[in-house]
Amino acid sequence: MGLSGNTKPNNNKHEGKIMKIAFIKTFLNPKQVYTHSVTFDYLIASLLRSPLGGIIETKICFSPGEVIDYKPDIVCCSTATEAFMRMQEFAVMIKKEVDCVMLLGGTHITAVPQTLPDIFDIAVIGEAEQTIVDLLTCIHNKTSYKEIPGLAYKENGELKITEKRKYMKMDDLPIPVYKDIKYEKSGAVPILTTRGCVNICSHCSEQRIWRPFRVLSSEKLVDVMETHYKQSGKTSFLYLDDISFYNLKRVQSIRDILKERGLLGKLRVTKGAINSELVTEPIVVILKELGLKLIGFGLESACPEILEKYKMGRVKVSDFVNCMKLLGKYKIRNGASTVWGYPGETLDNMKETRDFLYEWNGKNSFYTFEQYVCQPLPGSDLWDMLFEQGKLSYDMDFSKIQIKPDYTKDDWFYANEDNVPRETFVKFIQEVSKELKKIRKETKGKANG
Ligand code: B12
Ligand code: SF4
Repeated sequence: MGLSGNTKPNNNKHEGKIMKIAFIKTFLNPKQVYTHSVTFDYLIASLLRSPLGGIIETKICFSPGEVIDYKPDIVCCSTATEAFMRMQEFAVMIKKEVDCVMLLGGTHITAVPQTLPDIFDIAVIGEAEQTIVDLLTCIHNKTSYKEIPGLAYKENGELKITEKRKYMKMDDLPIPVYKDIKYEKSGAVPILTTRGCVNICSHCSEQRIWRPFRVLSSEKLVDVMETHYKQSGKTSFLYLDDISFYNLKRVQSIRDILKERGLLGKLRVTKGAINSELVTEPIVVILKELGLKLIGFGLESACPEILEKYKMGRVKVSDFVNCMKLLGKYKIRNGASTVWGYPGETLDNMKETRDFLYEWNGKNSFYTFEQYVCQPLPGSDLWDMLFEQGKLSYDMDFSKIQIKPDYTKDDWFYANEDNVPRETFVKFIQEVSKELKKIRKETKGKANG
């Protein structure tokens, strides 16, 4: 496939021809490989509604072999940090067999374009619905892509980053095309109702990738649900956002529009995310009406000293207590994520969080806690801090940045060795996970708290 970033196109293979585009994501956890990704649904929808719509063919692939068999002209690769090295391996395998333009996008390369490997022809930085249309139009027409905002590419070995791409209004985004959707066991349809987050946390990369916080209007959101329902008959939806329910007005308007259209109770939102400090009883009452079964929120740490480091003083342990009590009262299961090993965290700090988890897990089977290791995700303040300390680099092995590692191995990055040795840390988390499992078994079905 010819590229015209430089002045001369390589060949004319595509004139008057269909442009075949393969999409592929990489994962470290084999269980996640088939989770449906709205990333590609948005990109495909954007291409289809553009003038390129009539001349493209798309395929979502799950392995390099599938891409090779498809023989695409363009390969769209997407990855988070932990599977970035795997994505490179896949790209090498594909490029060996197929003459194609290899594109890379997603959270990792957006946060650290400095890590762009040579195997990729061009990286797309940040929100890409318009960028992909502009870029593929240039590739198709064999004109230069060098001035398109939102790109990174190499020229004579030097990294070039074009002007930042402006974000679109969420209502101007296309309704995602659910291409080759593989539903979760529950059959729920994944949808995105917001982009970004209302907060900034030191361990999170959202501030660099998706700021400012934007929302799909409630009207458009219900349109998306209704469109999908009419097409597929599916009645259950899961909101994939970092934060889905950020104030009372929002949940009221979603509820009211569903009601006006006779869809309340028929179309159900079964999963979504909140920020504990924003939860009030009137919000939870409506979440119950919407059908919520599981709400996720970031607990991170129940030790005030460490929590302050994550959430920069914005959230108190009392906010978690309030949030969990309210969710428990309305029998909505919470999936709160705990993050262990912030640089400087002591074993005593960890014990404080552990005791909180045991106490709350013991009260009610609706309180559940996920365990993660604190990792410097590129784009976060934590990444910047450890990078400046020389503990990270752009050519490091990024597959070490695992927030849910295999504890039997030591192939993951650990930032808190000085305070809690890795061995003690691992033993501690394993014990906590085991105990929480035991407590959950004992409280199964118990819903008062
Ligand atoms: C839903 C979700 C999941 C789901 C589904 C993932 C999937 N199948 O796509 C599950 C639960 C499986 C998951 C798993 C993980 N996740 Co996750 N996940 C999310 C979440 C909340 C939404 C993802 C999403 O759909 N976004 C909306 C789409 C439209 O955005 P997007 O994917 O970034 O794509 C846009 C652009 O980036 C660009 N683009 C992306 N790729 C490409 C490729 C090309 C070629 C082009 C042109 C453009 C392009 O175009 C899109 C449209 O604008 C994000 C947070 C977020 N707000 O994005 C975290 C997030 C992506 N996850 C994160 C993490 C850490 C993980 C896990 C490591 C957790 C774990 N150990 O289990 C794994 C890693 C999985 C992996 N290898 O990708 C981090 C990644 C940070 C990082 N630098 O690595 C994020 C950013 C959350 C956070 N704030 O920390 N995740
Ligand atoms: S950790 Fe959660 S609350 Fe904090 S900025 Fe990231 S998405 Fe928002």
